[in-house]
Amino acid sequence: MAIERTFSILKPDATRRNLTGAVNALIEAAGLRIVAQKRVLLSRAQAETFYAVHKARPFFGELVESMIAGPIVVQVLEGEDAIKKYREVLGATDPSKAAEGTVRKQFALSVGENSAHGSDSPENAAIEIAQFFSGNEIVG
Ligand code: RTP
Ligand code: MG
Repeated sequence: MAIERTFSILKPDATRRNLTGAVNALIEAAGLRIVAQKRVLLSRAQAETFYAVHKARPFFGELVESMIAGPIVVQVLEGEDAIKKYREVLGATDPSKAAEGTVRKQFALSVGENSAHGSDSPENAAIEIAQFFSGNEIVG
């Protein structure tokens, strides 16, 4: 199993409810290390670029609005099989389908306000990390 890095966002619904520490506790309990972290406010353009893959979907407008509704915390997580492992920590996109103990089961408000994002492939993890962090901001 390879040591990987994945990109994480604690979404506005999570920062609004002061859940950064609670989500970080689940991340660390899963054996993932937070090797970079900062709190930022996305511009509309940044949110549209980040979720460009969903541009044609009916929920795109709502998704962009929800991502710019307040501050987010962007993170780089490192560990064995980090990409798949973090998506397991997050649980299903729809919180009503998420397993017990997952971030989305515990904290998500809805499919749209589902508290956190995790990269879905090594290629996307590299692209997403580069959108928010320079190399010297990541300390493994
Ligand atoms: P994410 O990219 O945020 O980690 O979520 P994901 O891979 O589990 O799900 P994805 O299919 O990539 O969808 C991206 C985000 O769009 C919102 N969404 N809303 N209203 C809807 O039907 C709907 N479907 C997706 C969610 O916030 C999802 O996380
Ligand atoms: Mg996704």
